[in-house]
Amino acid sequence: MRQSNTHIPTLRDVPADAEVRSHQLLVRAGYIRQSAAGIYSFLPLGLRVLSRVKEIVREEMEAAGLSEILMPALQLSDLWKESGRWSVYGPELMRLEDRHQREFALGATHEEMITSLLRDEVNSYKQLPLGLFQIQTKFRDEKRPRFGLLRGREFLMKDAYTFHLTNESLDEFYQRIFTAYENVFTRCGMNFRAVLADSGAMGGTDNHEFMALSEIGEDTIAYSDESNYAANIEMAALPKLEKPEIGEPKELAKVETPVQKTIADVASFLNVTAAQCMKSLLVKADDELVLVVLRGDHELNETKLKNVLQVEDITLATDDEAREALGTGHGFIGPVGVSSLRIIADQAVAELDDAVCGANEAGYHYTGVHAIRDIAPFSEEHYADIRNIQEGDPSPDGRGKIVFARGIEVGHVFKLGKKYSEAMDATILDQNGKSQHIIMGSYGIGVSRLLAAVAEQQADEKGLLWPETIAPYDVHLLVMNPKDEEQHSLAEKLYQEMKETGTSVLYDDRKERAGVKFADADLIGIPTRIIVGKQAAEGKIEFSKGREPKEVLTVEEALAAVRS
Ligand code: 9G3
Repeated sequence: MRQSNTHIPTLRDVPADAEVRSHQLLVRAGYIRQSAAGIYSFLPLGLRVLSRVKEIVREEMEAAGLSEILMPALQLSDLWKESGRWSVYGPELMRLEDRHQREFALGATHEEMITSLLRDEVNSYKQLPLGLFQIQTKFRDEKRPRFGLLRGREFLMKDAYTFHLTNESLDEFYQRIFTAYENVFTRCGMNFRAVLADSGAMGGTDNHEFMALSEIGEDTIAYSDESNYAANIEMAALPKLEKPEIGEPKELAKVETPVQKTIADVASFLNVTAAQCMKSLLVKADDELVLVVLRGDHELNETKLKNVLQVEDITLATDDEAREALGTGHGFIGPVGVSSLRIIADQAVAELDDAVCGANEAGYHYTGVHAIRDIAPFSEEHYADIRNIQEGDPSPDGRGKIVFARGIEVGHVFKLGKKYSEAMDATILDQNGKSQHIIMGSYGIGVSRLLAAVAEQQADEKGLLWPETIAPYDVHLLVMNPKDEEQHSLAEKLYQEMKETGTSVLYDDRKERAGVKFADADLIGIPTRIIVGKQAAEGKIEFSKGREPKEVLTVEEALAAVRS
């Protein structure tokens, strides 16, 4: 492609609203343009990279035994009402009406759609297992779209769905797709980890997220420094406390702690550590007030608490609700002597035998608190794993210590079970002629997000830098002075020869100064570069890969290097 004929509007200036490097560079290098918050156009270079990522995803999905389909983005609300999710999702699910006032959703995902597509025509176990996938535009009205393609409101997703008679069949297919995902991210040159994840509202059993390691990632990964244990912090469990180590009880005393509210204030005032304090949080779990107690140096893990309490929503109670329920505001609440509310404590609290906690009276705390004596006997009903794992904690698999990293979720694979087939009555006859609900799996890759995640990992201050496998072109050919006959004819000859050998070439034939061409080439980030300049007369060109220094090669050497 000649750069004088295509559309690559590079920018010198950094776009004001672009906070992260990949977003800045994808805009500056003329790959994408924003049309509205979280909504982008792909310009020629952006689309070529996207197409190469799609091709890798398609190859690996087909190699794993799935067939490609394409489902509509417009989904009848009836489907979402059957599954019950029409009312579960709020403004994030984009909805519209057609000319007959029929309600539709703009597809955020396609579990309902695929289940309704198959339930009438898949009715025998002989048709299973079956795996279908699509690469299709999804719509999710994110509250805070940001970081360019990393969190958009209209984005490209590969979503796949598998259908099974048995859980063994699901496990086998899940493993095949898991491997296909590892191949996709490896081929795209991504530094990633597969981590244990929480299935959230999706139900089902174990599932994994694929995380691109990145400091700007929104997710925190907890991984072991010795084994291959890795989990989303939402999911990372602590070893279960079987038998709390408890010392002799001390005398419970109420002490005045004027205006000490935070754990740090109270700890320093009473000259104890945060680990000797109890952090009490009054929360609304769905609509029930629950008193949650953690050790002062631990953080609440809301996902774990939701799973323990079996609720959908957890919000912190207001100060007024705390005053109403416990007689004082948040800074002085505590579990001692509370019988009107359900109390759930993190299991580490059970080992506190000489602790400090709020006295449910403004300006006062208790010291000498003994959890088992003063809160509740040690039982699963009162003590559970509800805290975030922390760096340095023992790895749940017993090997090594936990280290944190930040990641960008680029893939998620779920064992869904029968959640959708039961809700939408998708059944098959098994080998005994008995009707069974179909067992399902669902598997997603954020294709446009993947492009941005690779850019985020590989780019440097000079510009983007694509792995060969997904670069928009195989070679970036620059001619320094198109008006110089020697340079022009050599560049044209190279361009034609490379095209004839099936090498895709972006040819910067513009009548621009060398500096402009180099700056643009650095922004665009095609890894292999050939520069036709002053040495053209001697049949020599400059050749470079990535950010490595250029080397002078003969034309034949350069063509050989490109072919390799
Ligand atoms: C919605 C909206 C947002 C959503 C969903 C539904 C996330 C939703 C989870 C999934 C599960 C899997 C198939 C591919 C792999 C992931 N955000 N999820 O279901 F209506 Cl607005 O998408 N779907």
